[in-house]
Amino acid sequence: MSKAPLKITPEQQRQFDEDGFFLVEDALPPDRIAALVQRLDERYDRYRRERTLGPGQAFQMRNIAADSLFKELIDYPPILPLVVDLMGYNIQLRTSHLDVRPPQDPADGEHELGAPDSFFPWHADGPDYGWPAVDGVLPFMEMKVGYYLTDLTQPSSGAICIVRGSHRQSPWIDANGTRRVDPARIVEVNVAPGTALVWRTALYHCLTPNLSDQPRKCLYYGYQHRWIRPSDYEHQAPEVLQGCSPVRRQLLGELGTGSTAYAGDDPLVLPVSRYWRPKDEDIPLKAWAENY
Ligand SMILES: O=C(O)CCC(=O)C(=O)O
Repeated sequence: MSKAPLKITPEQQRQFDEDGFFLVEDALPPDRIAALVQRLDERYDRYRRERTLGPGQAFQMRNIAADSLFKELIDYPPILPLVVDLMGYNIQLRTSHLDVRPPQDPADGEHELGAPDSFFPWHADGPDYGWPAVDGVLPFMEMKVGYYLTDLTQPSSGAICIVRGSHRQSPWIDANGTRRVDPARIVEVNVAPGTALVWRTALYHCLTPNLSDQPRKCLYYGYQHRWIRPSDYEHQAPEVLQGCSPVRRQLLGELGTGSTAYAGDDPLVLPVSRYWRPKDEDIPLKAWAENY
């Protein structure tokens, strides 16, 4: 976008471009953290019973944007301007998920971090068969905002690890004939509850084992361009869209007005996807950004 940034600082933009991430401390206040943890625990308890998860088993739930409380973070005012600065306004959610990682067996800590045989190997996010690469580098296809709800300030408490700059430079080095992730570029995201990680999902990432005595709980919201297909839904259920603002409808993958004329006004003769060629009313984030 040619317009001045809404909120992002030059330093945040530099970090995002060069390192692939930046942190926003105190993004969530304590009362909101408590409410989110309570809702997460309700979901976790329910599905732990219904899906008969073992006591130490990790739990992930996708499309949490369908939940009335988790939905509030898709256009969270302290963070949305940063997302629009980074990706523009023709965006939607690709995925949203909660992750619980209970304390783990110390044996999980004996594997090399992110090794192929570890509990959470190094990877970058992407669709099956990969993103198209240009000269070996992935174009900027999507980003995530991670919200950490529990204390991750200590090493090996289940925090995400990212490889600085690996969205544009290979994470791998040759260490005496063995391919390893460059240890000098690994950042363990040891943060206090309420911190947000704004990151490019092309970054290589893995998790440290949770050797603390507390389950680690967090939320992720992945944003992509509207002309890519989401991974969590084709269209959200009507009850999810009910009562949503135009901006939320857009971020939930719909047209801002609630119209279902996805293929334009003359779908028989001149079909034209309104994801490919949106009208202004399809993407209310445009007016929102212009009037910010
Ligand atoms: O932090 C986690 O538990 C999972 C992070 C991850 O792999 C992702 O969001 O793609």
